[in-house]
Amino acid sequence: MADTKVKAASTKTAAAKASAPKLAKAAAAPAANGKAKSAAKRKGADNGVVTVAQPDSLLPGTDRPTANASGKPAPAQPQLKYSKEAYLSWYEQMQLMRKFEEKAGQLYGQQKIKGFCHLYIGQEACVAGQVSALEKGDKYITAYRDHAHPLALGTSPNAVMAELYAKATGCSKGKGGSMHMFDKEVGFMGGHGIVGGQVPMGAGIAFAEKYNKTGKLCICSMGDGAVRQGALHEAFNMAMLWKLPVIFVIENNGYAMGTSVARTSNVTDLYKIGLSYDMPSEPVNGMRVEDVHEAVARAAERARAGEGPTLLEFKTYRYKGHSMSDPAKYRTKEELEDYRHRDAIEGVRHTILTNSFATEESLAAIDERIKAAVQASVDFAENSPYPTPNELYKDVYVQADYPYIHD
Ligand SMILES: Cc1ncc(C[n+]2csc(CCOP(=O)(O)OP(=O)(O)O)c2C)c(N)n1
Ligand SMILES: [Mg+2]
Repeated sequence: MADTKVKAASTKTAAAKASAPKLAKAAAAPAANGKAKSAAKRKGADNGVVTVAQPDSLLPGTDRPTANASGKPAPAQPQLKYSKEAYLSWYEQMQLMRKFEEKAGQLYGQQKIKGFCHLYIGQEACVAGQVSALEKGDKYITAYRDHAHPLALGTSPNAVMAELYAKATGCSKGKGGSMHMFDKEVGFMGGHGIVGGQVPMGAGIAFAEKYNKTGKLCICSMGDGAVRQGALHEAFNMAMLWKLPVIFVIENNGYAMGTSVARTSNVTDLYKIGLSYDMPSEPVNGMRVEDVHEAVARAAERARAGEGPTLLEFKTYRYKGHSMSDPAKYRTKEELEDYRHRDAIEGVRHTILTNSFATEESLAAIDERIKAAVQASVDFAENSPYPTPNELYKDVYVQADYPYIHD
């Protein structure tokens, strides 16, 4: 699918532009806490494998200050590791993902969007923290819950919305739909519907980066449901054997469709799967964008130094059902509420306000700007044409000079 990007869809969002540079660490914040925590995590690890004594301490949101009884925010954390710009960028990124998807959910209800539609609402910190830790030119591949990735990477909301509408101006020319977003220009290699199918592909992309000596890496995300696929184990073995520059990410939101991890896996701390390959592996609080950013930055450093893959298990949660047709009766309201109280966007908002990085009014102005961009994407999609029938035979995979096989 070379050059799938269409001109009308190439305008980058302000949020994406703002996130592109690496996030500056606050100079006067040596992060004593962070260091102590990671030292404790690594205790007993002599082959790069992280063993964690108390995985419960990594449950989402356990260390986020919350509002006190009077409803006022708790005092700010004494030391912050990241800058004002970093927090504002994360806020804008995650709000764009959420507002965009809330709109997509409404449009699906109105049958403007058809087919499948899996929303990422609740998991935003996982993508925002990844993208802020990586470099331009790095690659991303994921499963079918894939609207947030291109938005964070800089694909225009217009192109993502038009793809949901199956319009020719979509980022996959209207031929992919919700599950098959694709935007090579920003390094987004899809959007894949076969559970676990992207795992060997992610290793393959990393192989290409290594072979071509680009210095870039591939981040390969999957759901908890993908972990029990056989192909994952073959890919893990080869990635370790060849020290491929790949970061495998399990976004463990607790469920594969309606089936909880505990019903299908005897090991529920899924990062431990990496240990049997001696792959550096660790759990991460996926509801805290700072934790995601830090873990990915560490893994990226290792990958770029030629030390090979890492497995990160982001402990996260999806607020909506598996897809738009799932009433989510397999979980309790209390469970959902519990996670909503640890909401990643609220957490970042809290940090911004308690540290006077912005006022309520300026955050409201950001929200308004995002709302307008989302509405503009709907107008764009509504007014775009459907693909013409001759598009059926274009972009079908063929490569005469396959580069890795030589006589
Ligand atoms: C090989 C394969 N088997 C079954 C399915 C049907 N299916 C679609 S989504 C899904 C659940 C996957 O859950 P998970 O990996 O946890 O991702 P999440 O939806 O939670 O993001 C299943 C079983 C599929 N798409 N591919
Ligand atoms: Mg899942």
